[in-house]
Amino acid sequence: MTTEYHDDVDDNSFWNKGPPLSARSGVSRLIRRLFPFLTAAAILILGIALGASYSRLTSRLWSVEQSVSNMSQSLSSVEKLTADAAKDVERLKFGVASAKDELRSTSEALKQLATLDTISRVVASLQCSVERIINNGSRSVGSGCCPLDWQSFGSNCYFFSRSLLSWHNARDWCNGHESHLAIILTDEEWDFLKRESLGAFFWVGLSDERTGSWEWVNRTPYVMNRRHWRPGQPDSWTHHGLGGGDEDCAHVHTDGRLNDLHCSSRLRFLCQKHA
Ligand SMILES: [Ca+2]
Repeated sequence: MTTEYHDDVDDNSFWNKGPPLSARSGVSRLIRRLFPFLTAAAILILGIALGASYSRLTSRLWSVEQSVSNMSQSLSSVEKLTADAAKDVERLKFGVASAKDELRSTSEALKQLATLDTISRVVASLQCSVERIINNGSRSVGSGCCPLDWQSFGSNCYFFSRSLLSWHNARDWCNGHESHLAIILTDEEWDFLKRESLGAFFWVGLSDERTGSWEWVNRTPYVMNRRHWRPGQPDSWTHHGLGGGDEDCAHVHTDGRLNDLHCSSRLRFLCQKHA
């Protein structure tokens, strides 16, 4: 007896898992119909996108052009300002050069004035000598008649020495030249002394060595005025190493005020005599 195996399943249906042939051909036909529209839509979208990008790019380029244009204008303004500043500098240079020339002219004029002042003093001295001769040596000559190298102030003549002497030798030098160490009484005379002493030390005719009290060289008492002394002076200091005694003689300090000092110290000195 033969047993036959029978399979009633259709061979084609068993191996073919996809859709039926009729369905696939329908989809293909649909795709073929839609393809032009899809392509056109894609091109349209691409065109729109490119157009938008181009628009943005154009806008950016325009902004950059504007920026470059603004920078060019700014550079032009800076160049103009620089040129103006250079012109101002040139004008300033010219002004400084002119001012220098004027200062040189003024300096020359001052030198000539100084020369004239010296000549004037020489003439005054010569006039003084002539008047003395005319008056047979009489001292009653005109006001302001001072010897050469002496300065006239008020009704007196003053000699600011350049040499250095002790107070006593300075006193004797002044006495030998028909004068005395300066006796300063008025505020105007103090101002004159301060102005003319030019920051140097000068002996004046003030001492306390004779009586222990301050007096002028003509032995008139000195009325103490602290305003005319440096702070803390007179201090009769003794540790100066110049021998015995303390500071008995007065001199004008660099600030125009008085200080007491050992009389043997060698300083410049100021003589005074009536004109
Ligand atoms: Ca002193």
